[in-house]
Amino acid sequence: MHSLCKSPRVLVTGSLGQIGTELVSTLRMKYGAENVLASDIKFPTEKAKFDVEGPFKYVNTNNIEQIKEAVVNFRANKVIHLSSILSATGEQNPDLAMEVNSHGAENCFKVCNYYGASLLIPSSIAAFGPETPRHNTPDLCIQRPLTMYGISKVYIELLGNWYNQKKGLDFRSLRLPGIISWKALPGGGTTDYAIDIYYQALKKGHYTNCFLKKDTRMPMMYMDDCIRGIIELLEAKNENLKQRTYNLGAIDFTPEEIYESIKKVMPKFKIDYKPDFRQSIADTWPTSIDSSCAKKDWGWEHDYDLDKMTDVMLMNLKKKLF
Ligand code: AKB
Repeated sequence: MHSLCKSPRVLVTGSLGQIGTELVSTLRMKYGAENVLASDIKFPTEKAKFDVEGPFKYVNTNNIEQIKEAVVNFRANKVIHLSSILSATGEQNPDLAMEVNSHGAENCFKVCNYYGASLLIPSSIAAFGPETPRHNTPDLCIQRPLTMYGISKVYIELLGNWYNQKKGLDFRSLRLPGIISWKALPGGGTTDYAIDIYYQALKKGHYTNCFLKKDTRMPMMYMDDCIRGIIELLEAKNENLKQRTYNLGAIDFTPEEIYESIKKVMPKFKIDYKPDFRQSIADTWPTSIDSSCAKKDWGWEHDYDLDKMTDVMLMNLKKKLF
């Protein structure tokens, strides 16, 4: 199938989520709208839609027949599987997280292996746990995550290695930090405070009940860097990849530091804290991750630092909200 298709033919699952909405549009600009099939189990809405229109299909990744049908009818040679229940929602609804995250991914592995399509599934800093070295966490180290979401990500990383070694499946993955963006909202993550803080700064001038303590440091990244990183890995030459899963680091900060960054632009901005169950999730994750392997193997560099991100977030959200 690969040899018949000149342009990549990409199926994106969970495409109406925070990353999918922006990834689909960028891929469509690059490969042609007709070559990127967006799929999800919900309708595009005003809050989550694509800037570049193109084909769309209902695909529930828990139903293997629907993935097969999409891959075959679209003649997809690449699948990017984004459907996932994030860390905080996953702890509140573990059965759903197991079903969507693990079973959905298993289905994608089976279909891609059978039809010869490559498969990219993002992993996360959530794939690490309390025994992991917390600072500048290396790619290869003890993981043992404690959340259902993190456990499913480790499972996906290991399945990807197995399919690659035993079946020759072209599997690729990135351990993403918290992704900050203004176009579509995330849902149910432990890093989501770092998006909400910008909305509340503009709407109320006060961020109330920040659900993490002020000194909780986590790895983060602006969306433009994330989209570029995913596409760079997607397009990297297979022979350059020494491993199937890469840490993708960028910046790291605490709630206090993002608050100070916003205060440089909005001096009257205020914050108060009310940590909840998400604190105990954040406490098990790295404070920063080492992405020197991604840099060495395929040239990864991030672009946005905290203040540059604050400037673009506030500028774009102002236009969006008012
Ligand atoms: C979450 O907080 O669950 C996600 C992630 C770090 O993967 N943003």
